[in-house]
Formats: sequence, C-alpha cells, structure tokens
Amino acid sequence: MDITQLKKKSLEYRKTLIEIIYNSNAGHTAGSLSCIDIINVLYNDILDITPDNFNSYDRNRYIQSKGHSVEALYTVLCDKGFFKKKDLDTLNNFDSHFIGHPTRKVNGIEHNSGALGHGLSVAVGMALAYKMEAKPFKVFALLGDGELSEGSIWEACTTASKYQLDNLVVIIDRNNLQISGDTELINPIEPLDKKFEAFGFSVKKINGHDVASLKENLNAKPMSENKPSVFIANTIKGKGISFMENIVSWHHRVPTKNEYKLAIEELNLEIDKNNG
Ligand SMILES: Cc1ncc(C[n+]2csc(CCOP(=O)(O)OP(=O)(O)O)c2C)c(N)n1
Ligand SMILES: [Mg+2]
Repeated sequence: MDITQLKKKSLEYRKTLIEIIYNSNAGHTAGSLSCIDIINVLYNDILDITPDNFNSYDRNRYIQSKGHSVEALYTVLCDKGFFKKKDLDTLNNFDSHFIGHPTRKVNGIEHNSGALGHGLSVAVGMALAYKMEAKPFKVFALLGDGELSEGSIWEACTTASKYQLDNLVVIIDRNNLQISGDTELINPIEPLDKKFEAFGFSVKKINGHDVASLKENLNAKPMSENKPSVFIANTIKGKGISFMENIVSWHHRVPTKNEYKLAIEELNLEIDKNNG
C-alpha cells in the first residue's frame, strides 16, 4: 500500500478505535493509539495475512503481546475483512467474544494475550518451528515497553538468540509510559538497545508513527543473518489526540461525550489536511 493510503488508514483507524472504546465504555485508549501505525503497516503492507489464508500453516504470523491494546487490533482486523463492523458493536458485552484482550475465539487473532510477558515466548516457538522446517515465513511480535519488566521476556530473548532466529522480528512500542507512570521511574529498562544487543539481537531505533519508515524497516531482510531483530519504535502514548498524548490516565480512560466529540473533530481536521 502506498504511503498516502497508509496515512489515511492510520487516521481512519484512530477514529474507529476511539469510537468502539467510547461505545463500549471500556478500553485501553492511549496504548492503542501508540501502536496503531505499526499494526496498520504490518497488516496493509507486510504480513499478507488474510481471511483466506488465516487457517493455513504457511504464512507469516503476528503476536500482539501487549494484548490490552486489542482495540487497535480489532480495528485493523475488521478493516481486513476478518469480521463485520457490527460485530464490534458487541465489544465488552457479557456474551461477546470481543472482549478487552485478544482471544482466538475472534477470527484473525493468532494467540490469546493480555497477561503481559508471554507473547514473545509463543513467537519464539513459532519462529523456531518455521526455521526447523526451513519455511520462509516471519514471526512478528509487538511488545509494550512496560511489558519488558516481565522476566519471561528476557528468557525468550536468550532462546531466540540461541536458535539464531533471524525470522523473528520484535517491535517494542516505546511510548515511555506504562500503566501508572514513566517506565524509567517505575522499573527502569534503559539502556534498551545495549540490553537487546547483549541478548544477541540486531537492534534498530525507528519512529513508530512514521508509516514510510515503518514500511521500509519492517519489510527489510533480517538486519543480520542468524540473529533475531528488534525494532525499538519510538512512539507517543495517546498519539493523534492532543489532550491524550503522554497523559498517564489515558492508559485505561474512556472519553466522555464531549471528549469523544473533540477527539473525532481533531481527527477529521487531520483527515481534511491529509486530503488537501
Ligand atoms: C502479567 C501482567 N501484569 C500486569 C498487568 C496489568 N497491566 C496491563 S497494561 C499494563 C502496563 C503495560 O505497559 P506497557 O507495556 O508500556 O503498555 P502500553 O504503554 O503500550 O499501553 C499493566 C501493568 C497485565 N496485564 N499482565
Ligand atoms: Mg508503554
């Protein structure tokens, strides 16, 4: 997909995810806004995962380890035709499969996640299987930066490097915030690049909102043969809505009626600018 179309998708996706969170009165608003450009580029340009090939073994994989940002994933999967928009009207209803974290009961979801720290191990297992079978597929895993405080992430990293998983691409949504504040105040994770290098990864810092850069980097060959790759994607929590950006409380806040209206107005203005 070309850059203009990707930019347009990102703005439309932001509107949809805000709308479904507002309508269902629950959601992880800011974390979904910080990773939506990444998921957009993955599904519209890289993964080639479709409703038609989803049940096939032979395809790329995407594991959303930061499962709480499922509203961003639902938005993109819906656009890709995995289910209908009206299904999202049931989000968080008592008997709906569309709950606040990913489950495989929803078409298009690869793996249950939301208990942080597990997704990377699953992705490592999938990448190892493809490598053993000499299959040409890649496994992408999206992790939160606060999630890196889970020790299991680093166990998965040692395994990825032992098995030289150059078909594994880890993306860190580096928005500098976790649930209750700054990652560096709660449980410091820096120097992140040096840590991943020490764990045997090739590392690159990128802009997680620049769809052109995401497209180029995520489409690239492995940075080094026989090493897993990690992209530290610098992002802004709440990106795209002025009054949500970098504000901790928007981790799990739902917009009021007035805030919802303002958010949609801001996005509509951006859409007009983008079209103009
Ligand atoms: C094992 C586990 N512990 C705690 C939580 C509660 N929790 C949900 S989101 C979150 C913060 C995650 O921060 P980060 O990974 O930075 O996510 P983002 O900023 O992208 O929303 C926490 C602690 C959880 N889901 N799983
Ligand atoms: Mg974070």
